[in-house]
Amino acid sequence: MLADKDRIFTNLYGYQPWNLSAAQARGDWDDTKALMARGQDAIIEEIKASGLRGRGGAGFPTGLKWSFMPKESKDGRPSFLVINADESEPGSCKDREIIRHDPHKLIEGALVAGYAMRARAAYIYIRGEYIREAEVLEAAVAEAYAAGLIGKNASKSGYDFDVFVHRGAGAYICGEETAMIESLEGKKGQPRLKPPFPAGAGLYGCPTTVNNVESIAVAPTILRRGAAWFSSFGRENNKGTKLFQISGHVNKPCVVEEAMSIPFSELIEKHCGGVTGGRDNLLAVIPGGSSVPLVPAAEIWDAPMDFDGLKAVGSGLGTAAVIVMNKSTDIVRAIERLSYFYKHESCGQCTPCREGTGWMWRVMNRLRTGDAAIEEIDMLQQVTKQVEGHTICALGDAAAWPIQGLIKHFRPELERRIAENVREAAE
Ligand code: L3W
Ligand code: SF4
Repeated sequence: MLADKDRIFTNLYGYQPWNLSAAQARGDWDDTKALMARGQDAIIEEIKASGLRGRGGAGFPTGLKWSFMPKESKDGRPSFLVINADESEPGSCKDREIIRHDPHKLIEGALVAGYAMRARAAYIYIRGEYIREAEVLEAAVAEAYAAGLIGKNASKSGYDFDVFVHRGAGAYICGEETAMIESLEGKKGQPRLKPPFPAGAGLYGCPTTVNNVESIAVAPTILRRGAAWFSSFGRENNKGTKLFQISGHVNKPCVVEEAMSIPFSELIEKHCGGVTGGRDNLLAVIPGGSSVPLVPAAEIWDAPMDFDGLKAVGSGLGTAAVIVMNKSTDIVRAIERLSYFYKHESCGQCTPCREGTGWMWRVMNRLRTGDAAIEEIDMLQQVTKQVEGHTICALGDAAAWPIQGLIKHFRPELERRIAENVREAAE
């Protein structure tokens, strides 16, 4: 179990105030000028050496991403940092806790990361439903300006850096980085084709890096305690500490910071009081937010909770939102509900996703209510394959994978429902 002294988020549960003086007492904003004085390239190298991988779902190496930003401005164009706080992935709620209780970690992180990548400003795009969190964040940004920590000559570093908070309006797709950029520009939130990646042409056509809240908030601590300290947790290719969010059928749902690669069993037993009804009552787990496939009980129990460990069992770490389902779960109904979510949230821009998400949901709905024919299981699988990899953004894949996981692991249950004509009222 991670020792308290190794936790980055020391106020995760809000036992202390979030405000500037309390944050400073916890060590935030401690001689930030000295961190910056190490130099932009040195900061990027330290983050690279720490092994930090993006905490928003895709796990792209953070230091490498920062290194894509231009060292010199072309035609006087500024560079920008965009911080993705549009936490909308079902099951994910870690960024909310950071912003609620430790907003200064994020703001200080924005400054050092923004400085390292030579950004003029950071835009923190926060989901519209996080009303109280946005209020806290805006107040914390105001405190940081008033104290001279950001703004002109930020933290007396000689570097000018602004932080803007932008509230979203309730669309899941605005969490996709290029849709977020479109939305910030005042347009409809629809993903752009990549490449070009945002580092080449992002916000207002300028070089931009989009990072998740957690990726940015851990940066100052990594710089203070060193890359070697951070990379002493987890295993090769899966380094550091990580916020896990455990929901569903556990005795004590929680958000907890743990070492990467902690076995699933330890996470659940030590922090969540175990599966409700005991280990034998576990049915399946969606280990990384709803966009990754479910894993049956037997395969997840000993799996290391990291990028490679969950890939090895056919799933992914995603945002580390661990959704636990015990045997009281109607698994068909659960996945049908997710398929409705993706149908609802599809931006409609590309045909396989726009049509496919609706198609998949309608078949899932028939499977749930007992109105499907047996051939439709294979047809549904084929539809998921037509959607997967054929769309502009990852939402198409995210809609396909949970259904593929259901068919792979619970086909007998689907067949039983059809054979026994299990009927349920359609919603
Ligand atoms: C420059 C290259 N940059 C990649 C950058 C790219 C992006 C990052 C990852 O997210 C995941 C999905 C779900 N030159 C680059 C490059 N980049 N190659 O690296 O890129 P990519 O395309 O692998 O992923 P993505 O489309 O940004 C998709 C997960 O996100 N997911 C989770 C959503 C989470 C929330 C939430 O609540 N926090 O909404 C949804 O699908 O696991 O793997 O920055 O520019 N050659
Ligand atoms: Fe929009 Fe779906 Fe295409 Fe993504 S995959 S761009 S959400 S239609």
